[in-house]
Amino acid sequence: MASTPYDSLDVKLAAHGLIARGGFHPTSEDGLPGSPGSLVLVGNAGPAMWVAFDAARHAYAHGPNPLDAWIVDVLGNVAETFGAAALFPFDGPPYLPFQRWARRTEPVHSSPLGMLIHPEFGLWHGYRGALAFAERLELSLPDTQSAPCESCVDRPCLSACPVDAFTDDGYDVPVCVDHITSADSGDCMARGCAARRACPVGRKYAYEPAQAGFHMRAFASAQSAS
Ligand code: B12
Ligand code: SF4
Ligand code: SF4
Repeated sequence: MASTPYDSLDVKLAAHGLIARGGFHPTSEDGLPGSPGSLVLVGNAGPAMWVAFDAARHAYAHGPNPLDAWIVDVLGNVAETFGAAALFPFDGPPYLPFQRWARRTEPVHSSPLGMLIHPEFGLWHGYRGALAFAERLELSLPDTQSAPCESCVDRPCLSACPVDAFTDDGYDVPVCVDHITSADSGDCMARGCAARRACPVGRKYAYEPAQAGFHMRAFASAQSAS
């Protein structure tokens, strides 16, 4: 994608199961602190990040958000190596607009679930941080690929939720949380959101139960505490 540091950045990130998910040259409208010349998004797809985190997690077992704490360390070190500043999607509120940035870096599109869908990874990917570089790196434009949801006639994601939490008005978080912390008839806590699992795109990247369950427990306990 880019000139100087980008290839070695890929290698450094891959050691932790992470991927450089493209970058762009921010303007004052992109909601970034400072005015960096380039922003590179860092994320995960499929289980690779989970494998790396799982091997290191004993060191993070006692904090409230072990995955976030691990990412802060990993990406903080990478940022230092490359002379960049690390930004994180969980710092907030107010939160940094990672999904808006992602649309500038990759062929991702809105899905009816609120998550961005990727033509290859489907719904099985996320954004873990971003690296802000002072300099203007040479970056390529994202591929243009059509939105998988446009040709998905049956939209199985919208009928898979046992409590119809995805409504015309958006995602009904309390209804979802009430259900997954009680009857949980969709087995969402152990296997991940049933609506997400119903999507046919990118199934080979689907999170294993250990990873899916970890994210769901973190989500449910954060919501129950708020
Ligand atoms: C607050 C938040 C939530 C809230 C509220 C979501 C909402 N209704 O808006 C809660 C706690 C409910 C939530 C839940 C989840 N979230 Co969330 N969340 C965020 C967070 C931290 C901030 C969003 C925000 O306010 N941005 C600020 C505005 C200004 O930025 P924006 O990009 O312009 O905003 C966009 C989003 O708000 C989005 N949006 C609107 N409605 C919904 C609904 C859902 C479910 C999601 C995921 C997004 C979404 O549309 C906006 C315009 O593009 C982001 C990280 C981030 N910094 O973006 C993750 C993020 C959006 N969440 C994410 C995910 C994966 C989830 C979960 C699926 C986690 C899980 N369990 O695995 C769950 C959904 C529960 C389920 N059924 O499984 C991912 C989405 C990845 C992707 N492929 O797009 C993000 C980007 C975090 C990440 N690490 O990648 N989330
Ligand atoms: S099931 Fe169809 S509509 Fe739903 S997210 Fe997947 S591709 Fe999009
Ligand atoms: S986690 Fe389960 S209850 Fe919540 S939105 Fe997904 S399918 Fe519905």
